[in-house]
Amino acid sequence: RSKQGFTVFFTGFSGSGKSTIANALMVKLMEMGGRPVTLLDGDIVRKNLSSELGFSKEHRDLNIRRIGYVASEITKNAGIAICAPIAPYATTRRAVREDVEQFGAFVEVHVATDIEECEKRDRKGLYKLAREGKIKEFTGISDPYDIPANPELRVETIGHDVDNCAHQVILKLESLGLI
Ligand code: GGZ
Repeated sequence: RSKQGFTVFFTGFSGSGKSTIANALMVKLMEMGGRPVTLLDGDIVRKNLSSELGFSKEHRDLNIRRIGYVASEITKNAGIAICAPIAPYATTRRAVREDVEQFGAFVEVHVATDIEECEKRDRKGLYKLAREGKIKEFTGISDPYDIPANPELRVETIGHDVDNCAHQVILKLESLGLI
């Protein structure tokens, strides 16, 4: 039982399942009632907050810092923020953690679907375009991704359905005393 705000910060490759799990988590948390839940999904943020940004390190960092700022404000006001960007750089994730932890808990969830699996699924056809060089600086193909060393939770998606993955996050939040 706690009224503290918190942020659940998903990180992982494009097509790893971040958005799908984040959405399922949002539904579960909303059903529990209590605190407002705000989803800051990668593509929604890029459309509404970061439409002028591309995918250079500088622009990705700016994008993530903006997400972190909004998440920290939500956390400060005792809400629940769910973020789901790629967030490829460990130093930037660390900075966001520090922003949020001034006000509440930061729960980093690595959606650990490996690049081979993401490319095999290729739900949006982006990996094919990245291989063809039609998308530059594509995370995992032609741009780096720092694997989180110490996330609060690592979720494997192979062999687990979305509901199970979201439930793993719920259990973690319970064990941390946040819900
Ligand atoms: C990675 C890219 C790129 C490049 C476009 N690299 O599957 P998607 O489409 O919906 O998720 C990806 C999304 C990544 O945006 P983020 O804001 O999450 O990235 S970051 O955290 O690094 O700022 C993908 C699409 O944008 N996309 N070009 N070059 N993903």
